[in-house]
Amino acid sequence: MKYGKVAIVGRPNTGKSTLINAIMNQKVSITSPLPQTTRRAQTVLFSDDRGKILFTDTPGLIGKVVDLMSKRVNEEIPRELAKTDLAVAVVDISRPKNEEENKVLGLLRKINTKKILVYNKIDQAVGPANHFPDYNYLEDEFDKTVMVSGLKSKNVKTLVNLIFELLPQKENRGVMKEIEAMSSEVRPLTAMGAREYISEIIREKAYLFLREEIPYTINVKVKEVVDKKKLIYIKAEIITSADRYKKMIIGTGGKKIREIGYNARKELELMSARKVFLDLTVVVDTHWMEGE
Ligand SMILES: Nc1nc2c(ncn2[C@@H]2O[C@H](COP(=O)(O)OP(=O)(O)OP(=O)(O)O)[C@@H](O)[C@H]2O)c(=O)[nH]1
Ligand SMILES: [Mg+2]
Repeated sequence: MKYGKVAIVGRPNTGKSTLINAIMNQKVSITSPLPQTTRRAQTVLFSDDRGKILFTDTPGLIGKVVDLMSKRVNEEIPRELAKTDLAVAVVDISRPKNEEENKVLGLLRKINTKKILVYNKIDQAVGPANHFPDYNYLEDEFDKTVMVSGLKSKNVKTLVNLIFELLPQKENRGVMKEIEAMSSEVRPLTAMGAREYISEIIREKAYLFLREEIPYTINVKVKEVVDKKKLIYIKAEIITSADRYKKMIIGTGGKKIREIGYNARKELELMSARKVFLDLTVVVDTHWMEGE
């Protein structure tokens, strides 16, 4: 049996969270067409008869740091890499390479664990959209490479096989402790508390229905979760940084916020197999990005 920690890294939007969901065969991390969807490193436990792996989905490494949030995000990745037994770098071969990849590689060079290069989105990388030649010269910096589609679950098993193959045969006490703690959680597949999970689902739906720049200005806070027997009552706030954003999030006659709330509720009901009442409001806090 092998036990270890694996960090998934890459620039924003390469499909890291989608890949984690495919590996786990269920949704554990939110995804969206917009870059910078994942804001915090998030660890999940994978286990089968070969061993147990703690996978960490990290936020995409940002090329140009423009605010406190992106600074925080970029600081988190080297921290996660320092703790890892194996690193998986995800590149999106349907897009040309850019300097963000170099930044990721720079960080990977500093650690001496085994490394796997994942070429993702092979389903989309056809014809002129195939930028494989942009990336393949990176191969000699990696122990193995694999082509996958996280979205279509193509070759994901091969990736997991490679990970087990390359994981060092050692029993790291810290990792064992972490695995034990996660195995005994009520929600064993996500390291986050329920409130954090709920807020992530709401944020995902907000991303889905609000395009362009608004998502970067929002945060979601779950204020109350009460089990009222017949249903679970959830009170949550979408926090945004300006009045004009608040108006856009609410939409004409409340259409947008209803759409966001409806879709979040549906998903929460599906995952909890319970009826959910979601009380969702929008508040303005000009300083939320600096807080916490
Ligand atoms: N066609 C295709 N699209 C994919 C694939 N994997 C991910 N995507 C899409 O790419 C977008 C980004 O996916 P995410 O999983 O959120 O990407 P991420 O790397 O976690 O992004 P950040 O958290 O922002 O760093 C979403 O629209 C996904 O549906 C894939 O294999 N094929
Ligand atoms: Mg992500």
